[in-house]
Amino acid sequence: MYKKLLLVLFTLVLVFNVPGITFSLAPPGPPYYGDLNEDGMINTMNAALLRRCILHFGNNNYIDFNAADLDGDGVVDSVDYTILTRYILNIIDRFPVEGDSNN
Ligand SMILES: [Ca+2]
Ligand SMILES: [Ca+2]
Repeated sequence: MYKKLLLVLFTLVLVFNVPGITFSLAPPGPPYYGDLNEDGMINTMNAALLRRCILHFGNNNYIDFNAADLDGDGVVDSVDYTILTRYILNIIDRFPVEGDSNN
């Protein structure tokens, strides 16, 4: 009985996207810098999300802002976007927020 109730509740949360209750398949620990949508990859999709975030365009509630602050200054801005695009283009191999940057 209890398991069925949990299964129904879990299904309702997934189907109706209940605010305040989130599930993540991302591993616990510090944010995966640059992976704004937490899908385990850093690519142009993340750059597009960051650009939308900076321009305050659309719904950005699902973006992990800790992962977007790539220089660690506490602000998500165009500098972070530049850093992310440089990473995607393989100009740098790590983010300044991670320390010992090569940029
Ligand atoms: Ca991603
Ligand atoms: Ca920043």
